[in-house]
Amino acid sequence: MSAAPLRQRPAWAALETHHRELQGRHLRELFAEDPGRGERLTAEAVGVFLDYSKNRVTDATMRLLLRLAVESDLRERIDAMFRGEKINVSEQRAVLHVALRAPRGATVLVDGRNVVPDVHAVLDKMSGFADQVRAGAWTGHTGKRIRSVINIGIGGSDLGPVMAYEALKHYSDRSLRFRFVSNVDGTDFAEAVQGLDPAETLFIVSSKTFTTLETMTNAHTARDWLLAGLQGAESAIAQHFVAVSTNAKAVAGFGIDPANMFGFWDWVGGRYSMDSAIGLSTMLAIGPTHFREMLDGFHQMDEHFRTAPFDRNLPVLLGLLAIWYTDFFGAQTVAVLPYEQYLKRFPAYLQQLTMESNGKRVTLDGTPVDYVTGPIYWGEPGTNGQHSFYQLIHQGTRLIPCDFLAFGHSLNPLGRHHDLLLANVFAQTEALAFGKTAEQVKAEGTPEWLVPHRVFEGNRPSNTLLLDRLTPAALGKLVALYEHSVFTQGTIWSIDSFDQWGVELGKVLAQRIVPELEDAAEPTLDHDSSTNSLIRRYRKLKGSA
Ligand code: G6Q
Repeated sequence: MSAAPLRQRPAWAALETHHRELQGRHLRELFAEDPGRGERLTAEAVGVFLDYSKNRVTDATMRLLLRLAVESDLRERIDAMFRGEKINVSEQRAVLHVALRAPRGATVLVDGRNVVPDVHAVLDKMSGFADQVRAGAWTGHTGKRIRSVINIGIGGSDLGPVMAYEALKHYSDRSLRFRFVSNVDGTDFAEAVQGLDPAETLFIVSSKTFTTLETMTNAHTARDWLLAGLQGAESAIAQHFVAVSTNAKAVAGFGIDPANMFGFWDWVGGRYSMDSAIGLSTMLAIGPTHFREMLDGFHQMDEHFRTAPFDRNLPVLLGLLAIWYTDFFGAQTVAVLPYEQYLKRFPAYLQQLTMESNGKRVTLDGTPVDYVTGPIYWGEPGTNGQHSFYQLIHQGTRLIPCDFLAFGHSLNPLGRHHDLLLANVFAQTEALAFGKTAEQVKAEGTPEWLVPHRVFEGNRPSNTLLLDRLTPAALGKLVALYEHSVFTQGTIWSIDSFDQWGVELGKVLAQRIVPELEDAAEPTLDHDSSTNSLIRRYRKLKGSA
């Protein structure tokens, strides 16, 4: 039995009424009336502490949101995902990134077949390869050991590896250099190979389909660069190229030895694949043991999500709060603000995870939605952001719910740095929630005319996520937390969070125009007048010196 359309679920109407009552209330009042909320509106699991008390919610709000989760069949949907049902309806696929981190010996069935042994076979093969490269036993064509690793991939085959490399750099082997090429803009490739010796360079071509224009173009350019550097020795390809893909045929067609291909499966979506073989660059950087620790972190959060009651379930709570602001307060974005320099690429990673997943306008059965879906996720690490866009969050006209991420320990403890960093986290969430009244500003001796400029309205909501330190396991927990928050939101909106037809469109659109730019003869163009004239102008520019 499937859930009623969202607006017909009883909790939805109750939330609308409740929102009308609550929207005029200030967090100052909510804290004054209920001083215990700072301890009570929190949840902790698997080493992740969430303080959600500085949100514009009361216990009644949370009860209604939790009821909405139940009425949206969240429990059934979670079970369906873990059971391997084809919940990605528009592509008729199971959605089983959770199987990628299932422990050896677990059972996860896809079409009646246990896929966990396959997952571990690939992990073992990756580990063997990573150990060889890291030990210098895997050498290049001329016998030199590998010093530089370049991952070629885009979207889900790039953002996760880049983010994880940056996030876990502290644990990486500093004698290896890692670079990432994604853009079809030749500058990306040119800069990535700057100063590198082809004889010491290993390329990982990461592409689920092995047909993506950007990746295949970059892979061929890499092949040419390598062969030019190694005086055309075709036989060098085998030692300098490995592939991560689901398309063995295309990998072999490119000239990569199938023995050097690391596979994954159609039940792993690109943006959910950083813990599959797509994470090969991560494993090369941090080693198999740390990689498995990261997988264990993912798995701990998976188990928490699967089993914890909703009122203590971190991804459920985070997802419900996003629904509350998006659909009831009309908030258009969520800011993710990591106070951890190593997480500098985390917001960019989350942009794909969240927006490619929940940027949808029809429900699972194809009906257009009559409510707002996926908020825009964005962010930058603190404290840098405080000196730039936080102004708008504090004093602008928009409501921007924020997730603050912080750790109890720095991986680079230096003097007072970490206390200063954390003081800023707490100060920001406090200032956002409570603001500064005209009376307080006046009491500071501010001249009357300046007072309005210096008033902070407050009532700006935030979550604070606090973990012990940024370990590989902690990263796994954080990523899984957001994956399942996305799932929670998508379930409530009754959308397919696992397809990406908008991205597929981009993959074919340009193909038609490419010959119109490259043909020597003036092409006959039948686009709109703007596109036709831009193409003609580009052809002219191209032809001029
Ligand atoms: C992710 C998307 C998309 C995809 C890239 C790369 O969920 O499907 O970002 O990862 O388009 O695709 P390939 O891995 O097939 O090259």
